[in-house]
Amino acid sequence: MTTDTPAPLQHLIAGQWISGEGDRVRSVDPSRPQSVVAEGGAASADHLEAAVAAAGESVRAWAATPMSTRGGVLLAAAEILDEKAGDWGRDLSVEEGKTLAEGVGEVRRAAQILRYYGNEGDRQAGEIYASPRVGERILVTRKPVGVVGVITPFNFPIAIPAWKIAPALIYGNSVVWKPASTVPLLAMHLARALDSAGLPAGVLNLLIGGSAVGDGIVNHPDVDAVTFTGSTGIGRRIASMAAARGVPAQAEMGGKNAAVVLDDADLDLAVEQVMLGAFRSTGQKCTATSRLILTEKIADRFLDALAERAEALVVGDPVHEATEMGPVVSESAYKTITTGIETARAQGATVLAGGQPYADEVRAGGYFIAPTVVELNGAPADVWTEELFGPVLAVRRAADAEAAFDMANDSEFGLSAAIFTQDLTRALQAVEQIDVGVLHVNSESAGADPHVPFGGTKKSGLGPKEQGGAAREFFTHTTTVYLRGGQAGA
Ligand code: UN1
Repeated sequence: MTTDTPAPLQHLIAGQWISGEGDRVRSVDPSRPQSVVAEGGAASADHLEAAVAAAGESVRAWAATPMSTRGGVLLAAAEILDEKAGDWGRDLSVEEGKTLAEGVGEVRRAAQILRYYGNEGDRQAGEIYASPRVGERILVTRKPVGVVGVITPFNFPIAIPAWKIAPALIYGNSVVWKPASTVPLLAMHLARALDSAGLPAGVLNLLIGGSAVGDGIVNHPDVDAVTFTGSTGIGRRIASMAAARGVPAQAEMGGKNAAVVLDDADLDLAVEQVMLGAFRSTGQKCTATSRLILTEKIADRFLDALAERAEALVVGDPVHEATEMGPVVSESAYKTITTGIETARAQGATVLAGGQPYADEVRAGGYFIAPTVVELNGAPADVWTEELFGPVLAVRRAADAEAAFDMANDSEFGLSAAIFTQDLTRALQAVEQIDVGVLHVNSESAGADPHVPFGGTKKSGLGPKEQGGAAREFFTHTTTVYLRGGQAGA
């Protein structure tokens, strides 16, 4: 895919690829925003109706298909993703802005997720309990929820859709999916892979468009559950709309994730990992490290090394092999983040790295933001509490480990955190005291694996967690079966 010929944007409805008639949707290359990646009309209200109807009509037969057959479709799609990882990873990098290595890695990660769920038919399908009554067993079986609305963000354009759509499908649900309108090309790639892997018509429907399409899915009376990843504001709105209709919602939202570095940490390792946590994917991960807490004894040394590394980071066109960090996704992201840096300065922060716009022609023409490290004084600062979703790291110093853990908890969010120490006692205290859904001991705050729960505490998420066995909680409901033989007295 070259960026000089925009890909025609298409929706998948009832097994047919069709063009949209609604408002123009256009994804651009954030390194050079005049270059259009994909373009076409948004899904209309009629498309939405047709997609939900197709999902409703196909769900019974899909749910009745053996799980191993459903899994076979996911496994075949995983093979397609692996084959296409080079090309689609490049498209991802062009459309979203993460580096080529991350783009290719993400397509492979999506394949891994499809494979994990593709093998679900080989795993435990329910539970059996003893009964207090003679001749009886109690079975807990799982059934699909029905038609699931899936709304996904820009920052993992193929991995997050995979980790919602794969469990939805393997447990026998059908899907109506709206991806972020900044990344339609990658959405079409994933939907095409599943379609050509043999998914029956109507089981997965892809609608591209803005918030009207998303709201239409969430509010549709025939949509039985909604799963969302994205901003806190939209997540809460979606969850309340779903609650008003009485259907379950799963919302993965914000993070303000801390890395805590204690005096005894291996500083080289910690600097390396904090760099990755803060600046990989240009800081655009809900799990990115956006707060850094240092104990006094190592703070100066750590910050010198970190600032030097941040200044040296190679920022540029993400498809160039040497690039270590690309642009942020859009003009509005660029404005939010640069305004956030200015606010931090006005609120007394000292800029230790970055913080200035690029002046060279190439980077000034795209949505590039320098990796930025700001140290806060004691005053309250928005950059400590509000998610900027970009390459900005706010630093505070703590007197000791206890104070550092308290600072890590000083957030309305509780998605992930990282703690750097070689002292097992401290590490175990961190496990007890830091209130997050994902805790990394001596590794960066980002990352997720398909077989273990992913999600946050506090205001980072609503509803059951994602991935692994946790996904089953959202994408199925249980039926408790009291089972006795049919013969009196037997
Ligand atoms: C990761 O840390 O690799 O939107 C995944 C996000 C998260 C996924 C993070 N839901 O950034």
